[in-house]
Amino acid sequence: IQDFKGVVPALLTVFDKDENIDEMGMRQLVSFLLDKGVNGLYLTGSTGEGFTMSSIERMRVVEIVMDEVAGRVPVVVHVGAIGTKLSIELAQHAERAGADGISSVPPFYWRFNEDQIVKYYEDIANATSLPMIVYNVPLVGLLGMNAIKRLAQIENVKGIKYTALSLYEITQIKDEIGEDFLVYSGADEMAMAGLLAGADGIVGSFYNVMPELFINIYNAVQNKELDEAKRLQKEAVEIIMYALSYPSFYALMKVMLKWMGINAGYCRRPFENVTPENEAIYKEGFKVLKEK
Ligand code: HMN
Repeated sequence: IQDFKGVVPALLTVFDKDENIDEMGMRQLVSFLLDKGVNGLYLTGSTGEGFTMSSIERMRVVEIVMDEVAGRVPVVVHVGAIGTKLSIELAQHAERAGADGISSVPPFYWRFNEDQIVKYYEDIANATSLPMIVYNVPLVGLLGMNAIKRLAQIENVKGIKYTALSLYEITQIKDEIGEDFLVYSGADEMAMAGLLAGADGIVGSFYNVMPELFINIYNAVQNKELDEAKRLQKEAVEIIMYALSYPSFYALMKVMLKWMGINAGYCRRPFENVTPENEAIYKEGFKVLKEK
């Protein structure tokens, strides 16, 4: 898992018009991203619409991707589900499928207390020998520093995906838990800032559609070319902000990939797909941004 660093797309899941997993589309997207030079893949998370899929379908996505990647980059599988038992089944499957790590959002919907959250991660982490990347995401309620420190004590817990906006905590985590504890910055708008705060890598949605731009940001930060990193990040933020103005931005990213010749298909309901009218509007909008 110490190789799981750099730019990692939270992989989109490709569905056809009838909401079925599109195996060819998945393979095409994976091979496009690997050709661009991404450093790893993060599967069936929020961006992968993991919670819209049955366990069997999630397992199928993992199998397709593992086969297509064929060991070229590390793969982490998000196994979060609405019950520990379900998450364990997904985690054990990920291990059998050859994944390099697992990750999970904290248990959600009901409000669990810190002890219950820690126990959830402990149970899943103990069910396989894979490293576990815990997940701090505002959508589900943030883990406090105290909870993060407790989670870091669990044997297989090796890092955290940090999607909160309080980036100073990335520095604190590195200082107080240790340099080896991996941290991934999860807000694409702040990729540069996350890396400067000490993150080992960036995991996010927009790396599906602009992998090169973020690889350049990552390299610029590594090489301490900060003016260049800032210029590239500003360019990325303009595109991200424009894309986020569309209410179903995962669907818009799939359309952006279509413009690049990749059949990334459609989203599952209740996400809305992009109508032909909106597609034309956004295509023009992105063109104007590019010419700026
Ligand atoms: C995942 O679990 O799929 C993602 O890695 C989540 C990721 O952090 C994204 N957050 C959400 O989709 C809520 C970001 O990449 C986000 O899409 C981006 O920063 C735009 O706000």
